[in-house]
Amino acid sequence: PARYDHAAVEPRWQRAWEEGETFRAVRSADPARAKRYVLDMFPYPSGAGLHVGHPEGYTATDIMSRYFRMRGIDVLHVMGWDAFGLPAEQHALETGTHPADTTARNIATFKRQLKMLGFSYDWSRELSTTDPRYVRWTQWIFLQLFKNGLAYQDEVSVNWCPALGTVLANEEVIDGKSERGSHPVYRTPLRQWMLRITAYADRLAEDLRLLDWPEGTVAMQRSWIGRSEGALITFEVKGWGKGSLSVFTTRPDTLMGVTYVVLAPEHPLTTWLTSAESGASEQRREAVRAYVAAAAGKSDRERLAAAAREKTGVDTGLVAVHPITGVEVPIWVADYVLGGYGTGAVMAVPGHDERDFSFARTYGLPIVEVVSPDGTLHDQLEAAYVDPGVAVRSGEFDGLATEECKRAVIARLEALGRGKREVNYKLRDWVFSRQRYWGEPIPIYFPVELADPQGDPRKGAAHTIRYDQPIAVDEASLPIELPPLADFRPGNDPAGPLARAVDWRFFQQDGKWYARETNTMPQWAGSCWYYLRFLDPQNDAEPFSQAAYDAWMPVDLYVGGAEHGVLHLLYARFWHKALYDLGHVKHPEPFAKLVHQGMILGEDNEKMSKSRGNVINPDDIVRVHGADVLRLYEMFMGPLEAVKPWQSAQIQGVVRFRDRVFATCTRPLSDAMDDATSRQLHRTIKKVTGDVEAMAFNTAISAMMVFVNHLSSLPSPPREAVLRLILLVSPFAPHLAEELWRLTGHERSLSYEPWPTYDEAFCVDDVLEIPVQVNGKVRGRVMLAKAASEEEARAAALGLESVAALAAGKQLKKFIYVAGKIVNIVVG
Ligand code: ANZ
Repeated sequence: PARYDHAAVEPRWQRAWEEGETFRAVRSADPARAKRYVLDMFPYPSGAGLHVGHPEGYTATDIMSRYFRMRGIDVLHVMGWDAFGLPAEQHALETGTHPADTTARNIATFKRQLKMLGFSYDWSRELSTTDPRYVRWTQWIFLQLFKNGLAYQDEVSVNWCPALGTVLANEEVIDGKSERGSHPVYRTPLRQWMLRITAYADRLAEDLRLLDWPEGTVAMQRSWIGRSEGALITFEVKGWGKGSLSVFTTRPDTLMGVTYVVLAPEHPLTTWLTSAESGASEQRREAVRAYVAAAAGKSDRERLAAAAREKTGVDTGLVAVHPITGVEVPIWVADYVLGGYGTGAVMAVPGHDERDFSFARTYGLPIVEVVSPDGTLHDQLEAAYVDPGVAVRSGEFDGLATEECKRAVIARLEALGRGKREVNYKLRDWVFSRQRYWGEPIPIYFPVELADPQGDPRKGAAHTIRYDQPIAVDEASLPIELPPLADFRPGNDPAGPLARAVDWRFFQQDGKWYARETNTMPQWAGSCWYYLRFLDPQNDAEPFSQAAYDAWMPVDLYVGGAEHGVLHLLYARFWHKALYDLGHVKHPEPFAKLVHQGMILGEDNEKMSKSRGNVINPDDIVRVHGADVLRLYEMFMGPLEAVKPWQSAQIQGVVRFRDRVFATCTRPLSDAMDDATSRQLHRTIKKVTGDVEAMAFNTAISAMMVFVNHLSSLPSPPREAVLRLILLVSPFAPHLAEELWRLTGHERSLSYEPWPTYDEAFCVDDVLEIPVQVNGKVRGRVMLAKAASEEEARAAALGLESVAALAAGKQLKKFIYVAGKIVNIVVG
């Protein structure tokens, strides 16, 4: 028998698919026909090329796509490039080439590698986020957000990363360092474009219910959004011009236990205190100023970590008036209160909040018990009692249980006009500007005021850019393309490198000068809506047509890494909801079902990395063993979602399986099928079908291995069994299967052959022993499947020698089969 030559076979089939446009996604006009939109998280084409983690998820979605096609379902399966952003630019900086050239080269490498793996993408829909035809619509969506109040500018305290020369989102900062590259990050105020994701906080949390997503990811998003119910309470401040400050609390029931109020170092009242206007002593102002300066050097995380060890703070000398009792309590500044959460001020209840308790202990502030587990009073608290209980020492609220007490306190505050119910979110608005070159320009410009009206700002004439008067670029003139820039490195100008492209930045219109926004969008922008562009990638009149939307949306299956749990997956949901409200999309959520593939570790059980020298290159595996082996191996390693180490030794088992399938299916075949084989065949079809539906690919492959072992033990395997095996194997090892399909006499690709079906009767495990009566007397017993039909029972019963002897030469007058119980035959 011929040996299987993957190096010849695989490229040949890849060419055949390409030339035959085998995987072009076509939506049938028949509304009864089902569709599946099967999407991978598209890669950013790094200089390192594909790593073995990529084909894991991509093989899984490819198996599903191929399976769905064989089930007669229309499939949209697509691939593209997330090619803007820091990684591409950093790589360009390291290698000294322009990001556009680097990106084009990297895309070419990725594409070659993906094609080499035989994925059934509709390549005619390929897109890159950097393509001006794509950028145009990314900018267009930004303008829709801007025109609807969802994009705005703000002077915000941002995470400034000098090494990267840009501002980073909170999500991109880990332990005070940049997520990419681990460079130090500092907080500083800067003009930024913001996206109002907080306007969607409630729906982003609420609609998680609609999704078939991994529990962990849903929980992560929920806690990232961080919804808290509580109250906003107002305290009068004595001697402050603004009069009062408000606090957010989740425990209004503890109001009667407030013994002081704490301000964040960033609170406006704190800032006022450091000014001469406050009238505070120079000494006190200096103390507050020093404390604020120290806090500014720390990230929120560091502040909370430090505060967990030891609380620090400064007494401001000001007092706040309790909204119900009128008692005066001191106001402190402390960095355990964060400027960016709630109102940046808290009412301190040391009896029932751990942070307040340790702060009160440190500074000798009073601790009062106002909630008791059972209503009895305790003289001294050894620790904060944080659980619910019964209100004590709370005057009119005494005796109320915690939940009831919250409502009563809020009602009282409302009556006094000093408080109300409030829902708060941890989620912050999204800092959307980047001071980098390699991103989508933000399509906004501003009026320029010149000191000398004849001056030319491109030549350095003194001018002021009116950032307070942003103007949307006319939609018809999109895209705003990046200017060619020889030096695209970040600098210390927070306006970013585009500010250096003065001929691009400044322009005249009706005799007036204007300046373009020089900030660019973050990498996340392009990936916020690429799944929509795949629907209609050649459309130059709109981002996608409604017909294309109706044909394919929503995404039925989305597969990608769990590391995108809160970044990309939250941002994309937000854009989708904004587009939903503006009438551009019809589903409240874009991704119905989400699956995360588990990380593939090195042989040493460590994360694969260049520095550890444990990286497996897919090119090497394909060269030696072929694409089908890589696909099969990655699916055979273990459950898709599991984290699992690469084990070169196990690849041999998969190679043997592939070669055995080839050898078995190319032997002389028989036209008859024995019972045992047919039983095994049906069971294998059932098992593989169920496993593919459940995306349990490793067990599906095991089942096929067992079946092939059986077939290979037969002198000439039944043709019927072999043909069905080829179809079963095809989503996993498509090149091998196509080759065998052709060798077994088929002309067309098997991509749209009906998926094999099975007969449940062959799959039932319990076989019953049934007595057979002839003319009222038991003459024998037959083994019958529980679900056996009357036909099968008759054939089995009449096949018994004892029965055949009695019936010989007589007329069969009656045949009765009581299913699972008895066969009754009357002859005469
Ligand atoms: C009084 C109180 C009494 C509180 C009590 C808790 C227990 P979550 O669930 O995270 O929303 N808080 C409010 N704003 C803060 C800020 N900017 N920085 C630090 N802490 C802040 O927590 C809300 C609670 O965290 C609020 O309820 C407030 O403390 C504190 F027995 O108010 B509580």
